[in-house]
Amino acid sequence: MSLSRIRTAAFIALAVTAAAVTTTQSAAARTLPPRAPKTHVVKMITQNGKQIFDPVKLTIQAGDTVEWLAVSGSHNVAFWADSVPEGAVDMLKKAMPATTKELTGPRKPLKGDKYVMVFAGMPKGEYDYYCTPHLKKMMVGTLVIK
Ligand SMILES: [Cu+2]
Repeated sequence: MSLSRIRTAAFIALAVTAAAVTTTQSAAARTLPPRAPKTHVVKMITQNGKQIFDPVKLTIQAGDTVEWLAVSGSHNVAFWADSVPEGAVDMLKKAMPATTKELTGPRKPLKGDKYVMVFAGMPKGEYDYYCTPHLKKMMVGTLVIK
């Protein structure tokens, strides 16, 4: 299977998984009042032969921080330049610490390691991302900035 086909398949699987969550959360999320910036945690997990981001889909507000937390296995966070909103790529480059190549964070092999990004001033919309070593095993996630 080519990488682009894997990516397509991964996001179909992701959409099915996230659909129930999205349906129940979207009505409430639309009416949220402005609030102080918040920190969210996305766990990076290897368990029973599977590699996942948990939660697989996370909705944040502009100005929030996301901590990708290594729980088990060795993972990273990488974005596709064509799977983020218009104008977001340059801002992601600035917001991503210690990149190993474009839009690619370093691996976090130790339990408790964190990859931290502040999403201040970035365009609203969906940001699809993946774990480089586990893309073929469909370790993908979506971040939504509302
Ligand atoms: Cu991984």
